[in-house]
Parts: sequence; C-alpha cells; structure tokens
Amino acid sequence: MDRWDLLLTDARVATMRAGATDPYGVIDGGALAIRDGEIAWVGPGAALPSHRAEEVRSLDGRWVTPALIDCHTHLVFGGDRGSEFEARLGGVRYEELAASGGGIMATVRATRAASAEELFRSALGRLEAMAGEGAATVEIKSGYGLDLETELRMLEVARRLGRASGLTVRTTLLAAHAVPPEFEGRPDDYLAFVGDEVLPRAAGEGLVDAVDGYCETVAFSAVQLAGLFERARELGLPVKLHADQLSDGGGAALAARFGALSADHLEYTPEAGIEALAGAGTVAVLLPGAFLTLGQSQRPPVGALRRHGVPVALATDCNPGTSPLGSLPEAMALAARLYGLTPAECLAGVTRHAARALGLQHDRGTLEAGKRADIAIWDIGHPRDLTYWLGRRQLAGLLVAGQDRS
Ligand code: DI6
Ligand code: FE
Repeated sequence: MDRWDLLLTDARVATMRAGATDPYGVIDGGALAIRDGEIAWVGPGAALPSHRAEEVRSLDGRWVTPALIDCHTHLVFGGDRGSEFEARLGGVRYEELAASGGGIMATVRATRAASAEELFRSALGRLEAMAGEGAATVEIKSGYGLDLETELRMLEVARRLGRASGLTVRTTLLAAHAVPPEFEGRPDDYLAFVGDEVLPRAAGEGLVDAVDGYCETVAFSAVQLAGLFERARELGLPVKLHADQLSDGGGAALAARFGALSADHLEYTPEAGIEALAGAGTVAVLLPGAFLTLGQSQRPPVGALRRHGVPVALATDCNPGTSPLGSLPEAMALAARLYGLTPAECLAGVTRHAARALGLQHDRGTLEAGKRADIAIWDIGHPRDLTYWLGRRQLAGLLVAGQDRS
C-alpha cells in the first residue's frame, strides 16, 4: 500500500508533460499524491492505487499546473528608473539619458550605494509578488555591481532571498553586463578582471549557478565573451547569454558553441543561429516585457524556432530599465499578443521549457511522478485563461515542495 503525505483529488491537471496527445497533457478528474516533497503519483482519480494519505484535499474541479518558473530576471537592484521612463515618454531619447549618466550606470551607482539589507528588502517585495502569481522558481542575475564587492553582494542577497522565501532561487553571474567607469575604454581588461577575479571568487563561495553575458554592440562582442565562457567551462559552470536583442551580434551561434542552457531575447537572430541552437539543445528565452518597453518592432523569429524544434521559454527579464515587469502570467499575455505564441506554448514556456533553461528539467517543470511537488492551483475555466486575461490575479494556491505557501 502507498503511503502519502497529501492527496489532491478532483483536480483538472495540466501536467505539461512532453509528448502528450494534447498540448497541456490534461488529466480530467485527476488526483495528485505527494510524499516527501515530491509527486508520488498522478493520474485519473478512478485509477488511484490503494493508499493511505495523511491528508486528502478536494480541489473541487480546479485546474492545477506546474508552479511557474521565471528563468531570466534582474530582481536585485538599487533605486529604480521610473523618472527615466517618464522622461522618455516626454520625448527624451535613451541615448541622451545614457550620455547624462542614466541607463544601466544609474542602476549600477544606486546598487553600489545600497546595503545588502536594502537590496534584500526591495527584492523580497518583488519576489513575493511573483510567488503571488504562481512562481516557485526564480533565476536572479548580478550585473549591477560591476566590481568584485558589489557583484558578490548581489549574489549573496539572491541566495538569502531563496532561503528567506522558501522558493528556489538560481543565481547567475552577469558581471559581463557593461563596462564600468573604472575600466572605461578597456572592455578586454574588464573581462579579464571578471574572468580572473570575480568569477573564481564568486564560484568558490558557492554563489554562482551559471554565467551570463550581454552580447550587444552597446556591451560586449561574441569574440570577447567567448574568453569568459572558456573560464566558466574550466570551472564546470553552465552559460547563458543575452543575445541578438538589438542587432545580430552572432550571439545565438556563440551560445550554441558553448552548449548554453539558454540564449535570451533573439529578436535579430538569423536562421543559421536558430539552427545552431537546435543542434546544441539550447533553449530560446523570449522576453516580451523588454520588447514592449523598448518599443521594438522586429519580433523574434518564432516561425524558425518552431520549424527547428527549439524549446521556447518565456521570462519577465524583470529589471528597472528595460523591463519593469513582475508577473509571469503577464509575460504570457504579452508573448501571445506581441509574438503570436499560442496559450499552450506560453504555458510550456514558463514551466517545462523554463525548467530546462535553468538545467532543472530533471526535477521540475511538469507534473509527473518523481518531480518536485511545486504546484500552482488556479481559479480558471481552462489553462488558456492564464494567457487570455491581462492584469487579473487568478492564483488560488501554491504548493512548494508539497507545502502550502499562499
Ligand atoms: N536585459 C539587460 O540586462 C539589459 N536589457 C535587457 O533586456 C539592460 C537592463 C537595464 O537597462 O538595466
Ligand atoms: Fe536581461
């Protein structure tokens, strides 16, 4: 006889497993059993094996999905850039703001000036809001320190956010985000400093799950970032990349060459780059919040991604400059409207494919036996409603490793 901690009954389950006959992997009249924080059994209630459960809870026909996964955020930062946003709407150009010390450097200054406690408090509010919309796993990047001390502080704060919230936080070192003032005009020297000092120290302290870079004309070239990726490889760390957002900088090809977990943005990626991603098994992460906020018109090559079978994830890119977006359902709603993704693609993009973009596909992202019991419960009539509605909180409950969170 099976012994379970919790049995959820009368659920409509969107398992999101790969290879199901419908795109959501639906089980109607489903049941889900949890033991030791993992899914022990999932299937039609009528097929339940004989069991004893500590607690049985009927979901009264509610829909459940895997808890959502935000695989690309810059959640930890000092200050905000609301005044820049206003100024831009008033006609001031982004370049003018950057020339007068705004843009990424404004956030770098505010982040360097902020204490760990201040960074923690402000990010915790944003993280809790994400959990309130169904997210149980959130990736957080550094990249607003650009010096050893502040990059480490950002990553330590990210780790603390994971411990304090009970959510899973995955950390990514994005010291290769911009050239700081101390290295002005010397991008190669800065990247050498990142590769020789920041990366080994942060990795040695257990603060890094992956390494990212900003591959863009305004930041670093693919050739420059290849050197940093070599260092990541020596340390056994996986890589990710901000690629081809504003121009084709060969970012997707670079990501594929290093077997990256993900290549993110991809608005300007040519078909050859998409083919390379497919060959490498790299996930494409689309970020509609940045696309919308920057008023971009060139969409990512969704048709080519589909044709080549590249898994497509979606994320908020939550950051104070280009994507002040704190909700994954909102990212889904935007991706459908701006890029033409289907609601099923959107949900797969924040569950199964997002898990893979973090290298966590073995233990989350679908509702299957053996995976973590990270489960979102929704007040919806159909999973498509998560993408259909804008600005409407539809979460009814969130289980994290089998424990109630909201
Ligand atoms: N992600 C980033 O890191 C940059 N754009 C993006 O989509 C810049 C973020 C910023 O302006 O602070
Ligand atoms: Fe980003």
